[in-house]
Amino acid sequence: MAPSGTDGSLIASLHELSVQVAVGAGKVARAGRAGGFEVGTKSTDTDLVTGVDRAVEGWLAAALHHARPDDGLLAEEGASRTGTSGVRWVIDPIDGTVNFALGLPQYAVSVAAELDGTVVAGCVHNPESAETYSAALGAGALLVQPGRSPRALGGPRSVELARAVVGTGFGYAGWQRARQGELVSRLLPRIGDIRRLGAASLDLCAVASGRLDAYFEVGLNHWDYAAGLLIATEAGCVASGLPGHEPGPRLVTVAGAGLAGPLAELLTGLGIEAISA
Ligand code: LIP
Repeated sequence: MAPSGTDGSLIASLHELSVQVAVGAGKVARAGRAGGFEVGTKSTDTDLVTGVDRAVEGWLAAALHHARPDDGLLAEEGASRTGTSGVRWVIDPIDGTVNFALGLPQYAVSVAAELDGTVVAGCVHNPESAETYSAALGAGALLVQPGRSPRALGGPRSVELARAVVGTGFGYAGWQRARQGELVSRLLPRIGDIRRLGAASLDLCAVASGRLDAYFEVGLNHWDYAAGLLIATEAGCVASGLPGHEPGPRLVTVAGAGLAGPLAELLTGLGIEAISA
C-alpha cells in the first residue's frame, strides 16, 4: 500500500527514472566488462567486488543526485546520502558480481525507490540480455525485451510442490553454506528441482515472469531484493519471510499463490529458521 496521500504521478516518475538510470548504468557495466577490470574481495575470499561495481555505483549516485538532489541513497558499495524528500534510492550496482567477474550473463543493475520507507518503484536490468523488468506499486510489473512488445508479468504457472523448480542462493561464509547446503539436500527430494542462478534480483524476476516457480534465500541484503521483490509482488506472486514476518534479510520467499503456503510450510519444517540467524 502506497503511503497515504501519495501522488500517483510521483510514483510514476520514480518508476520512469528507475528504468532510465538502470538501463544507463547497464551500459557502463557492459563497457567496464569489455575493458578489463580489477577484482577484490569483501567479507570473505568468495565475496567479490570489482572496479566496475564501484564505477556503476558512482554513475548511478551521480545520475540520481542530478535528477533528484533531495533524495536519500543506500548502495551496496558504500555510497549513501541522507535525503530530505522522503524518497530513498536503494541500489545494487551489479547484483551477481561473481557471475559478472566470470563472464556469466546472469547479473543485473537493481534500482529501487522507497517513499517513506515503502518501495514504490523499481527496475532490474540485465545488461547482457538487455531485458528490463520494472514495476510501480499498484500498477503491475513489466518485462521489456529487445525487439518485442512490453509484456505484463503474471507470475509463475500453477504447479504442485513435487514438480516445482525452485531458485535459491548461498551466503559467502563457509559455515553458512554448510547449513544452507544441508537444508537444500533435504528439500531437493520434495520438489521438482533447484536452480542457483547467482543474482537474487534476477531470481525474483524469474518468478515474476514464470521462469521459476518459486525462490527463497536467507541472508540477503536490502539492495539485493528491494526492486525484485516489488516486481514479483506486482506480478501477483506471494512474498513472505520467516513465519509471521515480512520478507527481509533473514528470509525472502516468493512463489505463485498456490505454492506459497506449501513451500513456506516445508521450509519451516526443514528448519529454515535455524539457518537464517
Ligand atoms: C548476490 C545475490 C545472490 C546471493 C549471493 C550474493 P551480490 O549478491 O544476488 O542471490 O546468493 O551470495 O549475495 O553480492 O552479487 O550483489
